[in-house]
Amino acid sequence: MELLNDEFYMQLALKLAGGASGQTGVNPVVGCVVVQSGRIVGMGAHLKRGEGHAEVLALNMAGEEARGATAYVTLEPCSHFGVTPPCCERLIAEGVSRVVVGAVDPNPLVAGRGIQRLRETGIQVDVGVLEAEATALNEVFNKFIITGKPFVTLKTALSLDGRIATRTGHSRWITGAESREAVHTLRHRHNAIMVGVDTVLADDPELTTRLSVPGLHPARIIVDSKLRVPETARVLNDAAPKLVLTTEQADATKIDRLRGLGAEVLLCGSGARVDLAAAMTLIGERSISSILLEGGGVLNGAMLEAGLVDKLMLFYAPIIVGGVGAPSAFAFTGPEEMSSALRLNRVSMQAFGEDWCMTGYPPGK
Ligand code: AOF
Ligand code: ZN
Repeated sequence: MELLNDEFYMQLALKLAGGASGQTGVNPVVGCVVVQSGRIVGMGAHLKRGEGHAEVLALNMAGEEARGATAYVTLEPCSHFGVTPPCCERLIAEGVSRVVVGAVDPNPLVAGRGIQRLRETGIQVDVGVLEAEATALNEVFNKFIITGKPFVTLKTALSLDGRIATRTGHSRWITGAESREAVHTLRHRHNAIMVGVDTVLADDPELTTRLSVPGLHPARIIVDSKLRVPETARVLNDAAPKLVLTTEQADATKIDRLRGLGAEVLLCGSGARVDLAAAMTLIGERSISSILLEGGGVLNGAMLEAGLVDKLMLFYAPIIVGGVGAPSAFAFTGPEEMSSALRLNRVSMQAFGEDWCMTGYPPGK
């Protein structure tokens, strides 16, 4: 039985927040529950950048009953004028007597000022209830608001021997229906999806979100040093925003033709290959805070080697493909000794049908 305590209400607020994952753009997901004399009188979640913050929606619902109530908020109430006025002033004006906070807001414009302001006016503020969950929920926002660079989740389906295709290049399907449904959920939850041009050439993928209910379609990012992407590619010919990453050496007429199709072409460095680190800065400047990296192996390896991957989600199917030279999920030079292999941290496993998804974080992330 779940006990009615601070954690119970914070859990509820986290659930409200988590439901909106992927739809708040560069903003965090935030949930708020207002409790008066043992009854929930208001609930709210931030649903879209530019629209109401969680506290405001919950307080609107609570009305007069907010006076003397406790507000549970997954993220520190904001203290600044952004698109909307500061939430801490609204909490003060409504006469809330206690605020329970999950995690401090890392936004340099807030960063403890909201908590300080509430305390100044005599409101009791307790910080850190379910803090680990509250922090994990906003891993994308927490990185983006500090660095201005997108959070990159590398996702791949692979065989037990680490292959993403057979020796002939055949790749459909490695994992089962449950895993593929999970991948579409991941697409919904990321602002953009990134692939190498070889994947476009090999599969002509749609890279849309296809769930049993409608989902949000991510922007498409194609890494293409030599601009080999065909103008007829499906990813270039639908409504979603598209970015093509190339170099200053790229052919100017092809750039113009791609721009004519509505793609934004970003020149990332003057080298022979796309400068991926520079690309992340340019992508962040376009308000893309999260990227789902769907490989292939060469791009996966390059992103990982460059330290640009924040999280990995590896969907292992219970199959062995073999085949000398069959494409592997991570094609990079790699270390000489096993002790130097890249070891993931904070590893967890989740079953999807007969597949297992291993989630982990590279060193330093
Ligand atoms: C809260 N409650 O529900 C959210 C907060 O541009 P704005 O006005 O939407 O402000 C965005 C910033 O406010 C964002 O970077 C983060 O610091 C905070 N988000 N704060 O009190 C909310 N979404
Ligand atoms: Zn706010």
